Amino acid sequence: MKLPPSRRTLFLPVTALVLAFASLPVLAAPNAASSVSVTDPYVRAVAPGHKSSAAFMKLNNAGDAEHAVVSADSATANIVELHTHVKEGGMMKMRQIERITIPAGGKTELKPGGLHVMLIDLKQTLKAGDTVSLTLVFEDGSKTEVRAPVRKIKTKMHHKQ
Ligand SMILES: [Cu+2]
Repeated sequence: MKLPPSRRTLFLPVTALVLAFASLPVLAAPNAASSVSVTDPYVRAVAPGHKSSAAFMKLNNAGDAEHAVVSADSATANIVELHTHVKEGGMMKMRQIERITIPAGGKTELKPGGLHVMLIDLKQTLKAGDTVSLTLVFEDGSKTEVRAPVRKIKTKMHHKQ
C-alpha cells in the first residue's frame, strides 16, 4: 500500500492498535464454560408416549467469579427449559427460571425435586441405557456439551403441563 510519508507514520501506530484489540479475547479471563465443569449428568427415563423428561447434573465452578447457565438445548426435545421446584399450597410445583447460578469456587446440584433442565415435547422415547446430548449455554455465550445417560428414577414429576 502506497501512502504519502506524512500518513505512513500515522498508519503504523493505528495498525498496531487494531492488532492489539483483535488479540484481546485471547488474553481475557477464562470463559464460563472453561470454569464450570459438569459431573454425573443423567436424564430421567420415561415410558413410551410420555412427552417430557428432565436432566440432572452437578455443576462445579473452579473460577473466582460467579457463573450461570442461562439456557440449554437438546436434539431430543422440541423445548428445553431451566426449571426449579417451589412449594405452593403444600405441593411442590415446577417453575421455569431464567438462570441457574454457580457460585465462585462452589457448586450447584441439579437433582429430582430441585433444579433441573426440563425436556418438553420429546421427539423420542428415553429408556435406560440411552444417551442424551445437551448443550448448556452460559451467561457469556460460552457453551458446554454434555452427554447424559438415561436412568430410571423413582420420584415423580409434578408438572403443570
Ligand atoms: Cu420441570
